[in-house]
Order: sequence, then C-alpha cells, then structure tokens
Amino acid sequence: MAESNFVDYVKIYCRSGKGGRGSSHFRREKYIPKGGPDGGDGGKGGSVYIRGNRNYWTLLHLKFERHIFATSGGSGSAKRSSGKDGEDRIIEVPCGTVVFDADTGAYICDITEDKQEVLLLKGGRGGLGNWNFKTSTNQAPRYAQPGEPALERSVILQLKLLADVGLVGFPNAGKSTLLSVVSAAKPKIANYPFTTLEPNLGIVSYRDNRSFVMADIPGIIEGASEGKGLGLRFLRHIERNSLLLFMIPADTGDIKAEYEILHNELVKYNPELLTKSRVLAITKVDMLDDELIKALSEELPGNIPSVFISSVTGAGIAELKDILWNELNKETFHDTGSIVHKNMDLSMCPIIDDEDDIAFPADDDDNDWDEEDEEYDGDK
Ligand SMILES: Nc1nc2c(ncn2[C@@H]2O[C@H](COP(=O)(O)OP(=O)(O)OP(=O)(O)O)[C@@H](O)[C@H]2O)c(=O)[nH]1
Ligand SMILES: [Mg+2]
Repeated sequence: MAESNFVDYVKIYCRSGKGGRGSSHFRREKYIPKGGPDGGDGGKGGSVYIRGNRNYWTLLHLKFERHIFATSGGSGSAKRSSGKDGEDRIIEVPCGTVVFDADTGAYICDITEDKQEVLLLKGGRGGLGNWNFKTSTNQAPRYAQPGEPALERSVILQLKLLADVGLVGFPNAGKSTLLSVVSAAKPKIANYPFTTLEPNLGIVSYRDNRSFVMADIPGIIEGASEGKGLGLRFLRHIERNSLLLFMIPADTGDIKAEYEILHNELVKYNPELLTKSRVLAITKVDMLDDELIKALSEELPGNIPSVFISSVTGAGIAELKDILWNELNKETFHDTGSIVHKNMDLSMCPIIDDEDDIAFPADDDDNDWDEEDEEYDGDK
C-alpha cells in the first residue's frame, strides 16, 4: 500500500517560531549626549495553523512534508525599531480531517468545513526592548526581554471521509459494483475478496438534481475491529456517514447471521455507530428466481428497512435510492459534526508507525540571538 495515492494518515512534527529578542540599545548621536534607551521590541514568532480546504481529497500532499516550521521573529534594533514578525505556517487539509496529539493520542480538533482554521501552536511573543523599561528612577535600563521560546508538537492527521452513505459488507458482496452503477465512480471490480484496498467516493444523483455521497470501503470480515483483514484502518471512514448500507449477497447461507457479524464488528469498533440509520440490501438477486426471493424475504432481520437489488440487471436500484434518500432526510439525520472522536490508541497503529522515523533537525535558527550583538556594545 506504500505507493497508494489514498493517504488518510500522516504524522507531522510542527514547531512555531520563537519571539524575537528585545534590543538593549542607547541612542548615540552627535551633540545628543545621553540619548537614552531606544532598543526596539522583538517581532513575534510565526504560528502554526491547520485549515480545511475542500480542494483536497486526501492527505497525499503532506505525506512527504513531515516537518512544518513557522519562522522566528526578528530581534528589535536601535531607534525603537521592532523586529520583523515570523511567518505563520498553515497546514491545508481536506475537510473531514481529525487531528490527534502524536505523543498522547489525545484528540485535538476536527476540521469539517472549508476554510475552518484551528491554531495548533502559537508563535512566541517578541521581547520588549529596553526603552520600555525607562522610569524616572532608572533612566538608562540595560535590560531587554528575550523573546518567548518556540513550541513544538507532533500531530497525527487522520482523514475520516465525509460521505452520506457508507457501504458495509463482506468482501465480494458487490459494494464496488453498486457504486459504479449508481455514480460515475470507477472502482476496481473483480470476483475475489479484497479487490478494493482503499475507499472510493461517488456522487449518486437522485431525482430533481439532488444528490448524495456514497463511500465504498474495503470489505469487513469477522474480527475486523481487532485488526483482521484490512481491519480498523478503514472502519473510521464510516464513522461520519449518517447512514450505513449493509450489503449481503443473495447466495449467502444465513443472511441474518452475516448481518449480525457485520453489525457486531461495527459496534465493537465504536458503539456510537449503533445510532446511525441502517439499511440492508440483498445483492446479486439476478442469481435467484422469484420463489427463492420470496423465501429469503421471510428470513431477513426485521428491524431495518431492506431491499433486493441487482447491480447487473438494475433491479431494485431505483427503490434502493428512494429508501436511502428517505432515510437521509429523516429527522434523525445525524449531523457529521456531532460524532465524538475517541482519543487515539497509539498501540493500535503499528503498521503505520513504521513511517515515523522522523529525524529531528537541529534548531538551526538559534543564531538569531547573536545577530544583534553589536547593539549591546552601544551601552557599554
Ligand atoms: N450476478 C451478479 N454479480 C455481481 C453483482 N454485483 C457484483 N457482482 C459480482 O461480484 C463480484 C464482486 O464484486 P465487487 O463489487 O468487486 O465486490 P466488493 O464488495 O466491492 O468486494 P471487495 O472490494 O473485495 O470488498 C464481481 O465479480 C461482480 O461482477 C450482481 O448484482 N449480480
Ligand atoms: Mg470493492
């Protein structure tokens, strides 16, 4: 999966800029003896922000940008000149990105809107120059403040796709085929398990120019919530879907049992998934005759709306869209913003952690502090 373009997890080391040092300087001009302190303030250090950008779909652009450093503020100088402010850095992410602290796994924020901005690290304040400290009793202060130090933090960015309907089913259930039939998406389809290795999104058009987004995620197997199959890695993409469409092929021995397995895996992963609306689709009904369909319909779990579909013949697809649309527009519609993000369990992502061999660079802008040394000569 290393070459995949679908990047939904990155770890980034961020550092804000430190504040510039205040200057300790005295006015020296011809015919102006004892000109008094005139050391300017240091500039403030740049901050690190994270911002939603709807033009991005994945975190691919951040995959090779593992260090994000804002620049430091410049030091103050003579004639009360303030130092230059450091430049901010903005990490642009797709909407649906959740940010966690990489050291503790604690949840930091969730970016769901375009242009939503969250401050990750505040730049250090600049120090005050010595002219600020002039008083009636101390008219020649030699003291100036240093700037505030930089802050640093490693964060994990995790993408949880924003889609209305999530397809949930065992491998080979026909999930990708359905997506390819109802939307313009072209996912890979083949008659073997785990054809789909990364989520696909498609826009399903409905009557009167209305539409909703459907997400096809890799197949789920028993034990997925403990990491089996493609496991946990993709389950998070259905956390935000307001509706889950369970898909079970018509030739399955025991539909109810299979539904229970899928249901249990989801609940084990995150009990909150229980609150979402659910619809059951029995797929590949072209393989059955009417009598068998009738017999099957008596065995279905009674507590959720169900529909028989065939992506090959198109049977039941219109009915499925109607059901999905109705469910999406019910009062119980779950707002994508209302999900509660659990703190991350860092021990659960060993596969991804092997990418984290970040070499921490030396703090190279330390020499900022020496730049203005000549200012100090002024007050000797
Ligand atoms: N007869 C029939 N075959 C279907 C139907 N839908 C899908 N298939 C076949 O079922 C096989 C699996 O379909 P996929 O859409 O790749 O299944 P998937 O659920 O996406 O599978 P994974 O990506 O492996 O999880 C393919 O060979 C499809 O041609 C259907 O409605 N009728
Ligand atoms: Mg598939």
